[in-house]
Amino acid sequence: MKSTLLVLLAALVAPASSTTITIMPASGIADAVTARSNWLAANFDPDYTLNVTESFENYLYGPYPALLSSIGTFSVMPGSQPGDPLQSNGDKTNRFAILNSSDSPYIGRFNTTPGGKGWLDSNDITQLQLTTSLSNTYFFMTDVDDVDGLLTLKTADGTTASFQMHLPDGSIYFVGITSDAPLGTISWLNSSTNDGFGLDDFGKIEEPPEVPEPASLPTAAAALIAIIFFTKMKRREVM
Ligand SMILES: [Ca+2]
Ligand SMILES: [Ca+2]
Ligand SMILES: [Ca+2]
Repeated sequence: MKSTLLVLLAALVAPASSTTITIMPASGIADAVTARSNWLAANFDPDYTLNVTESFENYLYGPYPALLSSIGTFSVMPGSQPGDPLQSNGDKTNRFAILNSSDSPYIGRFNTTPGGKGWLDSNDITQLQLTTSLSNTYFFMTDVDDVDGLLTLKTADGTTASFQMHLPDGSIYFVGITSDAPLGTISWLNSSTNDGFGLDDFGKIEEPPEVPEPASLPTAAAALIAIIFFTKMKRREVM
């Protein structure tokens, strides 16, 4: 009884982390870039600059059960299903892949990096995850929900956001995620084994360098005084 009460109290006292997932449709890459600029301006100080660190230009095809990237580790989640053995155009493994326009078996997924070629492709698996220590990130998605799928984004704290079903083939979206705590995981949960998507141009918000707090100086001084005092006391005891 007592422990139940304590757990309940802890749950009430613990501050719930607050995560916001923003999904913005765009008419093309240029429009998605504008959406990204607007989102950055609306959510962050002008000191925070655009910082795209993962554009999937330097990886082989795979397919991968997990891939360490500059933004975190992508992995196939336990319980994920591979692409439909009859309908999917992919290699039908329970793996994701790095594709480019010359080797993609899919229609509607594409690179969004200026001068680039590659993107991370779901390869029609149903559950993909990014494990990351970042508290903010943003990226582009292509070809979501154009066949029969419903795609939901979910962060470790339980925040979710879904796309609509029956979107046009080859659509592009900007997605921005902000949180007051490290995200831990971002999951792409798809209801279909025949309606994958592409991910590209992941960025992160660069935090300005931390300035040491002035309050720590008096604390350090107090600690030093205490050490001197106790050292003197000890000497007296010895004498
Ligand atoms: Ca790219
Ligand atoms: Ca498509
Ligand atoms: Ca699709």
